[in-house]
Order: sequence, then C-alpha cells, then structure tokens
Amino acid sequence: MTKPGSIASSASAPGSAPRAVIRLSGDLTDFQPLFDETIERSRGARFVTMKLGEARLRAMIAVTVAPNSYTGEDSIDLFIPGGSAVVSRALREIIALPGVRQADAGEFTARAYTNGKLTIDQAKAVAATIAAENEAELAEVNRLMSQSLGEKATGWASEVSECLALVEAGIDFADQEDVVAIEPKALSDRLALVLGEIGGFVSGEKPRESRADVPRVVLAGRPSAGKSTLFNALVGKRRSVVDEAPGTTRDAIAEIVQLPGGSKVELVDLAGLEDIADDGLSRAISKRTASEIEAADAVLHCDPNGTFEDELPGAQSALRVRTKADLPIAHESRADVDVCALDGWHLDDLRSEIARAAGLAGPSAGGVIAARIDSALREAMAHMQSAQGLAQAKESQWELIAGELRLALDELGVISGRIDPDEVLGLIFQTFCIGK
Ligand SMILES: Nc1nc2c(ncn2[C@@H]2O[C@H](COP(=O)(O)OP(=O)(O)OP(=O)(O)O)[C@@H](O)[C@H]2O)c(=O)[nH]1
Ligand SMILES: [Mg+2]
Repeated sequence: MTKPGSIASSASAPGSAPRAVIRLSGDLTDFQPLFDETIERSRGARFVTMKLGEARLRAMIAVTVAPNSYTGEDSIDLFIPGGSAVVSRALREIIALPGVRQADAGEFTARAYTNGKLTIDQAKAVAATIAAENEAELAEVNRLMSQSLGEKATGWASEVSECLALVEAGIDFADQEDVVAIEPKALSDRLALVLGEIGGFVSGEKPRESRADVPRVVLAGRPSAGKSTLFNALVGKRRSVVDEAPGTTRDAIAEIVQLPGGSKVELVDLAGLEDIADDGLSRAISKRTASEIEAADAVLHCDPNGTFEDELPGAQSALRVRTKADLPIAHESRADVDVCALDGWHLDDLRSEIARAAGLAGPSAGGVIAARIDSALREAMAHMQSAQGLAQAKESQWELIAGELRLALDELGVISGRIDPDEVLGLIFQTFCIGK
C-alpha cells in the first residue's frame, strides 16, 4: 500500500515557533540538491547550508540511515528557523525536487510498518496517541492496546482455522462413512470457548448499525428558516418540500446521511416552531416537533438571522447554524457555523460539526480504530454463532458451516493483520496527521 518515492513533511505544529522540523525519508541522493555540502550517508547531526532558490539558509540536519531510522529508510530531520513563511517555502523547494513528494497522512509510520520497524499494534498506538481527542478515547485505545489484542486475535484465528480445517476434512471425506473429522458438538464447544473470550473484549454498548441505532439529528427553527433546503442539501436529494411560504413542512422527515470519517446520522427535517395556533392540527404538529427535539441526539438550531433568540423546547445543547448566509445581516452572526444550502457554502464544515455534536468519533484515528475493531469482533462472533447453529441442526450442513468459519476468520484477520491488512492499514494510516 505504500507508494514509492522519497517523502517530506513538516513535523511541527502549524504556526510559528523558534525552530521547525521537516522530516525527509527515502533516498538521500534525492535530497542532495537541497544542500551546498555533500550529505554523507552516515548517522549524526551537522550544520548545512540549504538552498532556497538564490537564497541560502543555515540549517541543522540529523541523518539516520537505513535500516536504523524510524521509517527503516534513509532519513533526515531538518531543523530550520520556525517562521511559518520559511517553513512553507522550504517545503515547497523540497517537494519540487525530482523524486520527492509531500508525504501522505501517516506515511512515515506506514513505511515503518512495511519495513518491519513497527508491529501493527505499535502503528495503531502511534495513530491513536496522535489522534485521541479526549481522555475517554485515549483510555479506550489503551484498553485495546494493553491487552495486545492483535496477539489474542491471532490465537482466536488459529483456533477457528483449526476448526475450519477439520470441517473441510470432513467434507472431503464425506463419502467415507466412518471418517468424522469433528463432531458437531465438539465443534460447537470449541467455538463456544473462543466466543466467550471474544465476548469479553467487545464493548458493552450495542453497535450503531441498525437504522434505529443511528444518532438522530433534528433541524429545528422558525418557519421558513431554510431547514428543508438545508436538509435536502445534506441528504443530497430533494426529499423535503421547499417553499417560500412559511409552514411548508408539517411532519418529521428522516433520511440517513453519511458524515466524514465513515459515520452516519439520521437527519430529521421538522416543521417550523411557531406560536401555537389554537387548532387541533397545529397543536399536534407542535407536539410532534417538540418531542422530536427532545428525543434527538443533537439539534441543529437553524436561524437565518444568526441571533438564536428562540428557545427550543426541551432541547439539550444545540448546534447553532446560521442558514441563508448568502443574505447579509446587519450584526455579527452568533452561529457555530454559517452555511448557504443553495450553493453548498460551509456544508462540509457543518457535516464535521454534526458528527461532533452527535457524539460520533468523527475522523479521529482512536475512535475509528476502536469502532472498526469492535465491529470486526462482533461480526466474527456472529459468524461463529451461525456456524454453531448450523452444527446443532439435525443435519449439519458442513459446507455452510465452513463458509461461516471462513467469514469469521476474515473478520479476525482484520485485527490480527494477517488476512486483510490492507483495509485496516489504510484506515489507520489515513487518519494520521501528515508528518507521522
Ligand atoms: N437566499 C437564500 N434562500 C434560501 C436559502 N435556503 C432556503 N431559502 C429559501 O427560503 C424559503 C424557505 O425555505 P425552506 O427550506 O422551505 O424553509 P423551512 O425552514 O423548511 O420552512 P418550513 O418548512 O415552512 O418551516 C424558500 O423560499 C427557500 O428557497 C439560502 O441559503 N439562501
Ligand atoms: Mg420545511
């Protein structure tokens, strides 16, 4: 999965600082044109003169040579004055060199993994430590790491493989009546042991898979605030009726929306909040709207004025969204996000904010990895349970049992890194910050 070429990236936080570090990895000769001096292929720190077009910059470099560097390749840590203009200029010069390109997110660590410098658990720990956004997330990642789940999953996978081998042997010798590779009961018992162990690892919370378990995010606000227009823009189709007349939406309309980082929410367009007219229908609509707001996991308070003076009935904290941001307002917006659903302005920002407001991990490595591991374990368990069920049936269907065991193995392989490393690797390394 790693692309060839030498790579470079700033390893410092954005902004100015006394010193900045740029990391380079790959082939030292690719980087040689950057410097007046010849860069010896030997470990150590030295002062050099760096070329920035006609200008010259004194810099310090720390060279590590393959295979003893972080990436396992020849590497240079380049220390330069930390002004952000200098850093971006230097990076531009570096990635303009033939054979050198900007590193992808996580690429240094991906290379370390491919070059055998890190185990998958260690690579995940790097990802997680960089990205863990809060204490709870870090604790979750630590829980997974400290129990060296990779090793355990390998153990479970080898037990399941053994069962599979026996089942397949049974199928191969099905015509020889006296050969029984594994009795259904024995198979079921062996799987039960593994299931018991895996069960201890999956988190207590149910996975958010079924539609009902996806967080519900409602759009609330005055009539004609632009809720339905925003809803349609986020959903990507004209699902809700839009009209200039206030009071267009009368009922709750729900659609699943994909968010950055692979998470999903159920977005709900609601009727506008009005002073309740004294008729049965209006009251019923208001009641429905209020109960949707109260039950929601997150509320998007839509207000084209950006003042958010309306009280939302029973809502916990709401994300303040100024709609119709193409229309000027005479005061400063007090919104968390200003959007225009007509041309899509800031809708990506809004999507990220929705993920955060709905309590989804979003695109951070810790959450994504923990969720992926959890879902792989659950899937593996489900397949093993089906295999048990099939084994206990009157006529054991060995072909189907073998199929289920193979699927369980695929899932466990996601964690042990043996069978389907690419997918999980891609996931891990993409969630890194660039420069790691
Ligand atoms: N200029 C501008 N107009 C918008 C924007 N979004 C919506 N509108 C217009 O505002 C009017 C009301 O839009 P809706 O999306 O139906 O508003 P709503 O909040 O769903 O209204 P109700 O269902 O009646 O509560 C329509 O005429 C839209 O075309 C926007 O971003 N900019
Ligand atoms: Mg509407």
